Parts: sequence; structure tokens; C-alpha cells
Amino acid sequence: MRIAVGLGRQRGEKELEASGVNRRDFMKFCTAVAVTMGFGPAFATDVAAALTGKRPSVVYLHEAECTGCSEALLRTVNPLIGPLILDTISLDYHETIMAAAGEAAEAALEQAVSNPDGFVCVVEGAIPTADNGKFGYIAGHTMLETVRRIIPKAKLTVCMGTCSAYGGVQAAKPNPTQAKGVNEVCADLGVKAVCIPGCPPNPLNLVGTLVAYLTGKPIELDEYNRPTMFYGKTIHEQCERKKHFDAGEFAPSFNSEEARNGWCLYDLGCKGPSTYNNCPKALFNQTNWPVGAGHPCIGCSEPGFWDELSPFYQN
Ligand code: FSX
Ligand code: SF4
Ligand code: F3S
Repeated sequence: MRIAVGLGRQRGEKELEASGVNRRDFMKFCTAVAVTMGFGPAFATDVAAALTGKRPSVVYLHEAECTGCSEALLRTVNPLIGPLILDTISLDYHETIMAAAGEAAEAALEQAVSNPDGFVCVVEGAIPTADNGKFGYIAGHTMLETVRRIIPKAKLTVCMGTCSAYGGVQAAKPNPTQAKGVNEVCADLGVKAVCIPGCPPNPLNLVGTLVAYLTGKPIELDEYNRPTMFYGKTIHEQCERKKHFDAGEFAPSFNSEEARNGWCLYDLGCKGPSTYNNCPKALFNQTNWPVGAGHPCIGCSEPGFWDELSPFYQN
């Protein structure tokens, strides 16, 4: 599946209002993005300007995965955030919601790719590389062929999710399709995509990356190409259960009084100490996060987590 969208037009808050987003909610969202980026609430005005200014043409390539990344973007509990995200990253032609299909969808892709102002490429899913990529076809082309053709032309490429970043579940042993992440598959083409891992990732991290790009902020990356503004600290450092870890208070089972009372989930398998992500602060749907809901972190934003960080549970 692939999506080609957003042809670099001017927008304004009126347009957002037309899609049911009032100024107060819009600014609340901009503040959440600004805080997630680590710039503080004052940067919300710049975020608002970036989100209502000229939006970039975005090509969204969809490869081998579970579509959880799109679900995380589209199925927000706050009905107002959906239109904002859709408008911000131009997902209005997302294949699962777009009207265009077949040749019209293909034409939209080509139109976006040849936009004279350039385009941003967002990739979701891993790329099967075994036998010349024959395990993944879209519109008669292998996924391998398409990513290698489109991505080098993009002004910025963002890997949405652990699969496009590092291969994810498709690359778990024995990896029969030899699935790989974008940077590995396109290394010889000089591509360096920004990785927003997580299975799924937090949509705020994608929006924040695009805002940084639109406002000309440098995006500092760690050794796995993750923006340090989102992935600079471990889950453990930011966890609300850490005081219990420090006090040696470990929940003995999921269904225990101790687990419900916020004790540390380390003995149940939590990988928070070796996982870099901002889940405890950014939250999903601005509501909660795995450990907050009583589930140990399984390390979903780390390369190779399916093999290297499993088993996910201990008891
Ligand atoms: Fe992977 Fe995303 Fe996990 Fe799923 O597209 S990061 S399997 S949530 O859907 O790629
Ligand atoms: Fe660390 Fe996990 Fe315990 Fe939180 S629950 S303090 S992340 S080990
Ligand atoms: Fe993933 Fe751990 Fe966050 S499992 S969603 S990195 S809490």
C-alpha cells in the first residue's frame, strides 16, 4: 500500500476549524508537541505556525508490517487530534481511507514525487530483500525496488515504526524474507532516514520530527538514527514506578495488589532500563502508556527487540 499526498499548499487555522478543531484545542495539541520536543510550552506558537503554514508534499510508503503504525496515527481517542494529524502530515490520501485506487493512486504517487518543491517520504514497514525482493509486491513492483527508487529523491525520509527502522517483527529469526529496515536497504544510496521506532511509535514523535524539519531545527540523532529529543532517555529514568524500583519493591505478579499499587514491574520482565523512548512523558493518546497500565515495557523501540529482548514476560 502506498499513499501520495499533499501538494504543498498554504493552509490556515480556518481550515482546521472547518475540520472541527477549535483554536483552544489546536493550541493544546501544539503545546503537547512542543513539550514532547523538549522546547517547552513557549515553542507552541512556532509549532502552530509550522502546522498551519505551507505543508510539504508527503509520500507515505507502506511495506511489510501490521499497520499498527497507521492505526496509532488514525485511531486517536480524542476526535480532534485525528484531523490535526491528518492535516499536518497530509495523510488525506492514505490508502485505507483514500478514494483513489489503482492507476489513480499510482498517478498521485508520481505527481507527489515530481513536485518541484520536493517531498518528504514516510515509510511504514520492513522491506523483504530475499530473492531480489519477491516476497513483497505492490502494483507490480517489489517493495525493494520502490523504496530504492523513491527514497533517494526525498528531501527527508522518516521511518515510522520499528519495522521500517530496523526490520521489526518481519526480521525476527529466522527471517525467511530477509526483511530489513530502510537505512540498511538504502545504505549504498547515501540515504540516512530519521527513525521513529516503536511498535507502534507515538504519533507525537512523528509530528515533532516533521515540525522540527518545517521550522529548520536540527534533528540530532543517536547511533540508531533516533532523534535524541524523543529517544534520549531510557524508559526507566522517566518511569513513575521507579521509586519502587529504587526501594526494592517489585510486583510479584500482574494481578497482585502490589502491581496495582504502582510497584516496579522489573521481575515480570520489564525492559525499561535498556529501552530508549519517551512513552512515560509523551503518553499514547495523551492518556497512558504500557507500564502505566500495568504492562512491562517490552523494548519495542530497540533494534532487534523481538529476538534480543524476548521472552517479554517473566513470572
Ligand atoms: Fe511494525 Fe507498523 Fe509494529 Fe505494526 O506499520 S512497528 S509491526 S505496530 O505496524 O510497522
Ligand atoms: Fe524501570 Fe520498568 Fe520498573 Fe518502571 S516498571 S521502574 S521502567 S523496571
Ligand atoms: Fe514500547 Fe516500552 Fe514504550 S514497549 S511503547 S517502548 S513502554
